[in-house]
Amino acid sequence: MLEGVCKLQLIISYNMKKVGFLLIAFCIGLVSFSQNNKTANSIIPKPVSVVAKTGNYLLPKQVVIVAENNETVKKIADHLASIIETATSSSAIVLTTNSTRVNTIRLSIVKSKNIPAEGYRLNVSPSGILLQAATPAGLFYGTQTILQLLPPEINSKTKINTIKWNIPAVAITDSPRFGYRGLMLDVARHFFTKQQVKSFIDDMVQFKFNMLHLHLTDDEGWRVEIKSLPKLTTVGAWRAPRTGLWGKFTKPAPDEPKTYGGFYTQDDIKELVAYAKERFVNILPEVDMPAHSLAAVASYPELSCTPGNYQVSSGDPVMIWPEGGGHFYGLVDNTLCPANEKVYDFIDKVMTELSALFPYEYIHMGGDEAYHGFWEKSETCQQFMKNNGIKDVKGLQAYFVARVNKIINSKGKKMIGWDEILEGGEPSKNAAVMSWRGIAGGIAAAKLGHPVVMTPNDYVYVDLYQGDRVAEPPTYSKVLLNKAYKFDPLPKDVEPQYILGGQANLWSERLYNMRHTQYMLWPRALATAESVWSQPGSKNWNDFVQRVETQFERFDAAEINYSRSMYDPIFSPKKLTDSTISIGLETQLSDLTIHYTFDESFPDYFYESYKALLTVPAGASSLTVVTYRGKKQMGKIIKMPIAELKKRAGIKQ
Ligand code: TNX
Repeated sequence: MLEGVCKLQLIISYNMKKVGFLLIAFCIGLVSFSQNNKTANSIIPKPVSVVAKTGNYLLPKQVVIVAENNETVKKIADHLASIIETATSSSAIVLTTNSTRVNTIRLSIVKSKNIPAEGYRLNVSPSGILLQAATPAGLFYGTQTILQLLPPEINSKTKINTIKWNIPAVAITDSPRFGYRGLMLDVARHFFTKQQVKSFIDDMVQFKFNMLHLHLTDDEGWRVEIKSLPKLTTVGAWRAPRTGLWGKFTKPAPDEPKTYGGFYTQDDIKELVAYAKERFVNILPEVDMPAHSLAAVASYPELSCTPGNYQVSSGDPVMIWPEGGGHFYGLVDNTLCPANEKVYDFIDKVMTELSALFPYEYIHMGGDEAYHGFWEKSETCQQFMKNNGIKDVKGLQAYFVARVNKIINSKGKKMIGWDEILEGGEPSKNAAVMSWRGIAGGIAAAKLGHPVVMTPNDYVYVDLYQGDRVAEPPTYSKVLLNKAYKFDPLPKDVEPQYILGGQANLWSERLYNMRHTQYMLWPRALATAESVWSQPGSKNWNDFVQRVETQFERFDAAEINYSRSMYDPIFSPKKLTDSTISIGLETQLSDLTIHYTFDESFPDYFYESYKALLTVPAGASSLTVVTYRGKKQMGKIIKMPIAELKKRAGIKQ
């Protein structure tokens, strides 16, 4: 539109040479401004302030990055240089601040009270880029913003010669809302190699996440070498392979080869910690206990209250969550015995080695989903409770948590656990709580004065459905992108000082490969990134969607997988009579049309578009839908059985 106006002005100016030149300059300026405005406003997470200007900084053939004479800052500059050299045909060199070169990208530490710890100020003009921050972390985030201002192809792993590497002129001031901005990766259920974890870190830092929570142990595997407990990785890291529908697998035969798995040696961990640190990421290690501990129990069966032959789970059922609700229960005792001193010796050994490996101030001890039925039946537990004046098994769990807390503190670390650690008795005040069953646990903990990380399953569980279950890989409940975008780690009536931040969790019991992992993570983790970095007042769903779409181009260039399920329709069936339903359809995005048919063919935009509630024509057995933006197909073709919709509407068939 802007270009159209400018063309008109050009014609008018035909006979007015001088005015014409001015107008041309004005038009070029306008077009450049509007393009710059679009690019500058496509950043995720949204910066605090963005002022687009006219003109561009064109990457020269030889890019010069001038960096503070400081090892950490030089590394940031090297990092930027290596990305530029990978994707563009420019070369990039790093000089120190003494250099008087002009037309450079200058990274500068400034001692200014106006720039918060991880914040930065970025000024791009046609004659150079100035990035200022009070800390190296701030500079690092500034470079991530610079990368998002470059064309999407900057994410390419191979050189691209056909692109004009322009960075739009802009002034950005930015800083995070929360200090804890996390992603959790479950490396226990599915083992991710060291290299995969590194690329996970590379991906997350683009969106200014700074915490990687590694779920290192579970029923399906123990993934970290503990030198004083070698069986944890000779036995606990391996299981019989299974593929298909998780939770329905057969129990491995005792002599079945345990060929699936892996673990990180202590050297691997050191390498990962260093790799993360260079990218301003801390790693939070989690050893999940007392439950989710079958891999440990299979390695050292004496840790269980229930004598038996234990094997690392292959995805065969260990616990049952009754369909339609009800409390979960255990089929196998996957807990460490809280009434056995040997267990605390074991934990002491684990924590001694973990605390030496991970520099982060917290160690996560899990604490979630413990089924206490086996403790109720255990003579040892009952006797122990009597001797220690513990009145019930919940109290026994609280006793266990308190002991673990003491052990962790004795290693110079603080404990963090899932919100169940508040049950049966309050842990000491320095224990932090990770609230996963909604935000209620987090609110309760903050009110008691505990530090809290919010990770509510109904907003940030990126292992859950992101579209209709008939069109997605099987999992549990649903978190659509528009819901994920509504995540606010700071509830209204809670003192902000107790909320460290928020985190999205990627559980991997149903993941078998990296492509699927990325599919679950993106774009929902973008919504989390924005919830933990950006100001809540700047949230705007339609604007976010546009920025997500720009990010899709970047993912394409980087060959990172992502889900397009935000384009798919949502089905709302309602019961009309005992055998009939109406079907409502809607989309998360406001500019899509839904085309549908009951005739079993694959609809396109020539098909009827959805306008009002549908009723099912006699004889129809499925409703097939697809979404379009104009003439462009956006969603996938989804074939929904009518029987499924009737079931959802509560019609018994
Ligand atoms: C609950 S969240 C779990 C995990 C599962 C996840 C699946 C939490 C502390 N425990 O063990 O993988 O749900 O969404």
